[in-house]
Amino acid sequence: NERYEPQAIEGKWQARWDEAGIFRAGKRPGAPKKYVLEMLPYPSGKMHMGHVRNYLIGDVYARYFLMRGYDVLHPMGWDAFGLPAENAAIKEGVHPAVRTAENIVSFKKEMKSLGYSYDWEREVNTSAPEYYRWNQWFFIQMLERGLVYRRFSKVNWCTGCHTVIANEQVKDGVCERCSSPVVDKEMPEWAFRITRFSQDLLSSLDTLKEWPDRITSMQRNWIGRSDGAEADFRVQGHDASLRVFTTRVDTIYGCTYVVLAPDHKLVAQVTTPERRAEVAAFVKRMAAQSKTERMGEGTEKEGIFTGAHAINPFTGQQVPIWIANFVLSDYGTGAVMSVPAHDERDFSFARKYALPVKVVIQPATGDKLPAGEALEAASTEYGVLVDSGEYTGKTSEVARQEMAKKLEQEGRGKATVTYRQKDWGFSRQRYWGTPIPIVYCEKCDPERQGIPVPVEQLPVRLPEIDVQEVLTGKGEPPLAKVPSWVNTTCPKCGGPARREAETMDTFVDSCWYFARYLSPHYDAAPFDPKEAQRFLPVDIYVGGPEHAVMHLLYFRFWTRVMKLLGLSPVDEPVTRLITQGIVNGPDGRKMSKRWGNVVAPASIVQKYGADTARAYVMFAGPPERDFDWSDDQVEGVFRFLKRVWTLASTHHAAVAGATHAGPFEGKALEIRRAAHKGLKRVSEAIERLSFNTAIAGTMECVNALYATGTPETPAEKAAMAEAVRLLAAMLTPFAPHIADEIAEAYGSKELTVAQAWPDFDPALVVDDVIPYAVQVNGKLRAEIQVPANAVEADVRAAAEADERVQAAITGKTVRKFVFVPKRLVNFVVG
Ligand code: ANZ
Ligand code: ZN
Repeated sequence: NERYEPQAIEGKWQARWDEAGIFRAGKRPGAPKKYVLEMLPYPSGKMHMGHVRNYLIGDVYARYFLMRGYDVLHPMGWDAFGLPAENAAIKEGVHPAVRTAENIVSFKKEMKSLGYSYDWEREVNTSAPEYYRWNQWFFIQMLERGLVYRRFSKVNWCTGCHTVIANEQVKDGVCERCSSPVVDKEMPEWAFRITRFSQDLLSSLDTLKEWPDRITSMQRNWIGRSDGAEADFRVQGHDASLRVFTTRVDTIYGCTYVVLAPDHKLVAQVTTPERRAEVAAFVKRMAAQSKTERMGEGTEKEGIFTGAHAINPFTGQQVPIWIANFVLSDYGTGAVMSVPAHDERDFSFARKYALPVKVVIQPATGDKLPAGEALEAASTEYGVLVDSGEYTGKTSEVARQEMAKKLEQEGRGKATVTYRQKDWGFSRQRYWGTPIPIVYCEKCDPERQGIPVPVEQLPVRLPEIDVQEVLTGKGEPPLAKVPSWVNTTCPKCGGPARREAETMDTFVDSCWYFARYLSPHYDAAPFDPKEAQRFLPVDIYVGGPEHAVMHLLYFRFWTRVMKLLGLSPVDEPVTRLITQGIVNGPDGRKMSKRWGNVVAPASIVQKYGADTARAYVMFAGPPERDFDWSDDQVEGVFRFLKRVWTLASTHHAAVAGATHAGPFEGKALEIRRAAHKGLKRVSEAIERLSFNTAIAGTMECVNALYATGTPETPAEKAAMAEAVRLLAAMLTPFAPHIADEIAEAYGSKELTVAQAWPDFDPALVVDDVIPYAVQVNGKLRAEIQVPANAVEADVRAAAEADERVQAAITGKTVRKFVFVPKRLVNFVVG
């Protein structure tokens, strides 16, 4: 065919790939494995360019590794539970299951139109009972091991979504999704004891050498290990002491006041009678504020004196006890020793309330600090202690350790390791999620701890519901409004019991889906441990950097649980993480409905074909970088593919079947060199993830082949046929449809992706080659091309490899080998 019409060929090849089952994993048992994974999508109705790019990064890899001979696992599935479907149901009255199923159909169709190399036999849908059954199973295993527990806690309650939301979803006191105010609420909730693994999750970050530093350092901060100390300050005139938590015990001689959280249990007891009314009013005002309000960036630090004093365990001096808004009751001990000279927050607080400032650390370098009252800002660095009794002259590092030891010896404190990371509260007042497999029985469980549903009874399925009646978006959790479901029998006594009506956070679903793909129909366990031995860990994981802490930390946690349960051998889920950049519109703003700059993938596929869409998106920039959409560049890539097509079709009749045994000289050699150099460049670029330069390399190669002109001699024709075949191979990861079409026209019996990735010929890619005359006994037998940097042994080997030379020397003894650099060689035989 003369014209490049992608629409006429793409569907055909997609069907052929499917029929051949070419992307099915596990078909090369002897080969090394590669597990290539992209974060599974929430099935919204349509794909956006961010999706297209995300999946392409994985796809290019998967196809390349297939050609490199690996047993490639490249699966896809649906993160199908979640708020959007439930909110849509509340608004439109359509059951979330119905909407989700429709969305999956259209999303999948779009994915197929882009020619992704998925093993669809392994498709996973997290909202299917066969899947969430295992969430429930994990829950029960974890409950038995103390990794799940029920607690009462202050939660962020979104007044718009009527549900608990995570801290990360609260932005400036309002819900990230719906912008309604978020308030504090005391509620029972279920939590995973992720903090049991805090240290391991932290230490192990050092082993993740192929994760972006940005992600590992965000996780490090999130886990937030701090090495500190606790110290007891006796309360003057009371038989009580208050314990402070500090990360800078070396500054304790500079403590000029202490501060309690407003809801600290000692506040009422120590406050003096004359301060009582004012303090009570302050406490009440603080209690009415949410944590986010109290701690917000712009919130002014404020506090109040209790009238009481405490005694510094090192100096024996009295310091006033205050309470203030910035001290949290659930962090550390809820009490702080304040050192205004060396802590910024304490400094501004001390200035505001005219509290004393005392310098006790002199920085190791720079100017000496003035006396406390003249200090202009806190000096927070480590240094050498001054005015610190027996510790004066010691460094902060040494003093910290010695002071903590002393506190411990005297029974007045200790060294501590604490983590900012909290346990993961995962119960949600939602319908469209995994039911928590717990029942409450008044008789067997008066404390309402919860009785697990016996594993044999799993899954606890979501009930059918009347959408209008149950999904109102108001009041109790939706499942509590389904009496036929919520009322059940107690697994212990058989008496009446109620089911837990809350469902699991959807982050649970994405914690282990990568393992479910290993054996998606397995029903003896969440997945087959044998397959885990074979395919875990994931070799390459591609997804958005917005998941830096939640998903990417939760699934590392779950990996530890899976190992603990003997299901999986690996310590970490993913070897190499790729966080892809953003696709912006032509205006440089992130593509979104809001800016009206969205380019629909389907429109590009329709107009130019999937290959152009694919090659363009990969050409536009390196995977981790943002790029701005450019219609001109899309056109450019389309023209490039047309040039490839034209090159292949123009020469087709003359060269497709051409063969030639060599030698290749002159133009024939030029053609071969253009092709092999392109191949080298593309191979190396793919290896280092530089897909844009890989495509640029292909483009250059095509230009070079055009520049050689029409092939005429048998050698030239054979060289061109080889070049076109190599081109098809190079294009396979990026533009697989056109690649297969061309390869087939040039005689290939196999799908390109099933073929081995070709090796370039090193001799053909050296920039300068020098012709050598090869003589045997002084008689010219051949001319060979040798890389300019070749040494004598290389030239001799090349000469000996030449057929005509071989014919002249075989069976004879080489008496002497004459080497004239850059000119000729002579075999003296006898
Ligand atoms: C005295 C001190 C001196 C402190 C100094 C710092 C610098 P991270 O590193 O985040 O763990 N703190 C302790 N408990 C607190 C609470 N419940 N609410 C608010 N602040 C609290 O922070 C630990 C430091 O935060 C502790 O060390 C304490 O102030 C404060 F030059 O103690 B520091
Ligand atoms: Zn019971």
